[in-house]
Amino acid sequence: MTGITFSDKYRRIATEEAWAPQEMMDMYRDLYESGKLDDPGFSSLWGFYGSSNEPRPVTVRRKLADLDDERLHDMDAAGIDFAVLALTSPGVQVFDRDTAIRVASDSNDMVKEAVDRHPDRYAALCAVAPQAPEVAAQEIQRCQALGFRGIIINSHTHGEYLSDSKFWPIFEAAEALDMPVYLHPNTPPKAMIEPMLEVGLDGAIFGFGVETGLHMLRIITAGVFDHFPKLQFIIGHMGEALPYWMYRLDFMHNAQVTSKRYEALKPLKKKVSDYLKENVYITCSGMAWEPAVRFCQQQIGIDRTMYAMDYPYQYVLQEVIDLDNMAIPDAEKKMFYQDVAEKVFKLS
Ligand code: 1DF
Ligand code: MN
Repeated sequence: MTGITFSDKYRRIATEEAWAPQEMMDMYRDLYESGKLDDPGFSSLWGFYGSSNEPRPVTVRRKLADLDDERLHDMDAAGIDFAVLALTSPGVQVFDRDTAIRVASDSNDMVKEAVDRHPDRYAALCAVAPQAPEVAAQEIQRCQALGFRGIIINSHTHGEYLSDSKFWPIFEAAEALDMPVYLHPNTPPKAMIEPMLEVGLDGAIFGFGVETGLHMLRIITAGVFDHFPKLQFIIGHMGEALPYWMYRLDFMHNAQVTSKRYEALKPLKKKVSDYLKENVYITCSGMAWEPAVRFCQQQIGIDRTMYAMDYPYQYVLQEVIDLDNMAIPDAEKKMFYQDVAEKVFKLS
């Protein structure tokens, strides 16, 4: 214990908390070492986290695989009352279709057991294999019945994006079952990564945000929310910079659509920013920074901005202290830490 006493004016719910079965990390290491996968982003990420003996990856591997004593102890020490667990990036999306289906279902069963062991501390998002959209839709249904509170998708799948309508059975199931989709980062796909990788900027420092922001934007501009108006997404890292882009996105989307510049850029029922405000929730994972939190609260909504720690990748106790000390009313802090998460994940 650190001995820090955290206020109990609200329940702190952390909403982007990663875990991984040891077997899946072993598969990542085998896949990397086989040299068969032509995915420089995966090699960069799991070539490092999977086998480096530096203190950070050693600690991350151990904490990812633990769903009991160490994790609960870390949560207690940081004042975190409750964690929404999600399979770490890239989840099953790096595997072939059949392996992805099997590991998704096995990992969901495994995390469900952890939730059952600690129902007052955990809820979970279900992993799916976008490689098989119809099977993914069935898995969403199975997991919803088991008490899962949403779906984790670790951005692109072998360079393909959910803006492609072949993936939309996933959205149909998510909307029908009222399961929010957490669109979590992945390293950029091969077609995008090189100028970042050569200077070491492909990971969580920058590449994650660029790739996932692009993915969210592709989903919006493809008209997904005109097809599925009740569908809700969650994106981390303070909205992967999209809130800051809203003015320009609205102006330029309109300008390009009106002048018919691109066949692929079609008219939408609403402005790009409207979808961010009506179909997207934002978490502060990795961005425990008051000005950014308050910008999102103001521009996206106080009822759409929530807390995430990004355990174990960013386990920093001082961040909780800093967010506790934000110069906003207690009622708004409670929304940030507790109420928004309780609503979107149906936790209360
Ligand atoms: C890192 C960061 C890795 C995040 C993650 O999953 C992750 C990292 C592999 O620091 O390399 O989820 N993150 O969300 O910021
Ligand atoms: Mn994360």
